[in-house]
Order: sequence, then structure tokens, then C-alpha cells
Amino acid sequence: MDNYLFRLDGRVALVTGASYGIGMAMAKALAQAGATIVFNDRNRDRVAEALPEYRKSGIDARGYVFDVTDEKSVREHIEKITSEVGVIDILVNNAGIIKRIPALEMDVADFREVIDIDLTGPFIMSKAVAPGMIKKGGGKIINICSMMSELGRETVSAYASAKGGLKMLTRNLACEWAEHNIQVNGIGPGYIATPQTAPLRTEGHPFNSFIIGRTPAARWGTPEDLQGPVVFLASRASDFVNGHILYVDGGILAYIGKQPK
Ligand code: NAP
Ligand code: GCO
Repeated sequence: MDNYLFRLDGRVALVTGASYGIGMAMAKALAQAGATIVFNDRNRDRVAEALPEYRKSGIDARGYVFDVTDEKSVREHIEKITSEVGVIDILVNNAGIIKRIPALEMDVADFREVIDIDLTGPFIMSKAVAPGMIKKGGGKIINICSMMSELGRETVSAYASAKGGLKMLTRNLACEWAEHNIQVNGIGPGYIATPQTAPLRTEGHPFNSFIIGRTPAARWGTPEDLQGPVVFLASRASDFVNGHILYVDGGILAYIGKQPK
């Protein structure tokens, strides 16, 4: 079957926090499907380091430096991107942080910072990008959720609260903006080998074997495992998919855990 359903030629995709990690892998896949890639990071050096990385893959990505929690700066940059590159057709809200601190020891400031970046940031970004999509006749918004959109574990109360909220923000915006032909969906990655999970993957770390045991696929995911799902949700192949969280987790959410032998 012709893959026109999955082609993104002529579309502009903005992936937040895509100077490395999952964001960069998803941006590369969107580029390979034909999209023009725009990305941001809050750190100027990271943007500068990422540009040659994209060029090595033959991608003429445009990088911008702004913080997704700074509404004024976000609005200014969306206007700048629209005039310099074009209307944003695809927004991937990927930028995020995690703080692994037991709730009793977590400062409220730390809790607020995670909520601000992981939940309020996608709201700010979506609100800034939607008017251009509405004017253009439609668009795609993809929020990067998590296993913690469904499950809890010790030390990640702020992150799980943010990612659980992001699941519901996804569903809510899907309801509000469907009439404008904007589809809002999420991707829920399992445990993926990136800098964010590096502390959990050090040699001999008990979490390493724990996660392998909780994952039917019996491996950590890679950023490349998310490339097909993001192209699907960014393309016309998912035009009737709305408010859906696509879990890409090797089967974790389906698994009660290895039965004792
Ligand atoms: P990562 O390696 O920590 O990269 C996160 C990216 O977001 C970095 O480029 C970071 O830039 C950027 N960022 C953070 N705060 C920002 C802000 N306020 N404004 C703009 N950019 C900001 O994370 P990752 O593992 O690639 O994860 C990417 C997304 O997937 C996150 O939302 C994460 O929660 C989610 N996720 C990850 C996993 C996993 O196992 N890795 C699983 C499920 C979901 P700086 O370098 O400047 O901080
Ligand atoms: C953690 C991990 C997870 C992953 C991811 C799982 O400390 O439990 O960092 O939260 O990042 O979100 O889907």
C-alpha cells in the first residue's frame, strides 16, 4: 500500500526539548516522513550542539531557545517560527523533567517545578499553537505522557501527578478542538534508555533488573522505538484517532509480573 497515509511532506513539526533523547529521535522520524523540523531547548548550548547532529542525518532543522513554561517567550517564539518557517501543523510536547524524591522529603518548589514543566508547559505550548492550526484548517498535537500516567511508584509523586494530568489534558483538548480538525493524542513510552533514565541503568542498579522483569519484551526501550508511533499520530493515518494515549512500553501495562517458577 502506498505510504501516502504516513507522509508529512509540506508540514511543519515543532518538537519541544528535542536537542537530544526521545525528542530528537521523534524529530528525525518526522523529518524522514517529509516534515520540516523545528525544535527548542531552554539551553542555548544544547540547541547549538543539536543542529550539527540533525545535519548529520540530512535534516535542516531550525532550533530556537525558549522555556516552555515562559508564556510570553513561547508566544513570541511561535510568532517568530510562523513567520520564519511557516504555520505549525504538528506539535509534539516532549520537553519534560523528573525529580526522584520521596514525597515527605520533596520541597513544594520541586513539586511545582515538575508540574510547571511537564503539565503547564504543554498547556502553554498547545494554547499558543492552536490558533494557527485552527486558521489553517487543522493540526496534530502529541503529548508525551508516561507509564506514570497510569502507575505510581516511590519517589516520583510530582512526575506521576504531572503525567497523569497530561493524559487528561490530552483528552480535554481533544474534545475542545476536534471541531477544528485538530487531533490531540498522547504517547506513553515505557522505560526508555535516555539521559533521563541513566541514573536507573547504572551497572548493577537494582532498578535495571526490576524493569527488565516488569517488561514482557525483557529490555529497555530505545528512543527509536517511538519513531513509528509519532509518525502515525502526526499523519493523516490517525485522522479519526483523538484523545488516545498510545502506550509504547513493551507490554508493561499488560503485565501482572513474572509468575514464580
Ligand atoms: P531528557 O533526556 O531528560 O530530555 C528532556 C529534554 O527536555 C531536554 O532536551 C531538556 O533540555 C528539555 N527540557 C526540559 N525542561 C525544559 C523546558 N522548561 N523548556 C524547554 N525544554 C526543556 O528526557 P527524555 O528521556 O528524552 O524524555 C523526553 C520526554 O519523554 C519527557 O517528557 C519525559 O518525561 C518523557 N518520558 C521519558 C521516558 C524515559 O524512560 N526516558 C519514558 C516516558 C516518558 P535541557 O537539557 O535544557 O534540560
Ligand atoms: C522513573 C522513570 C520513569 C520513566 C518513564 C516511564 O523514575 O520511574 O524515569 O518515570 O521516565 O516516565 O514511562
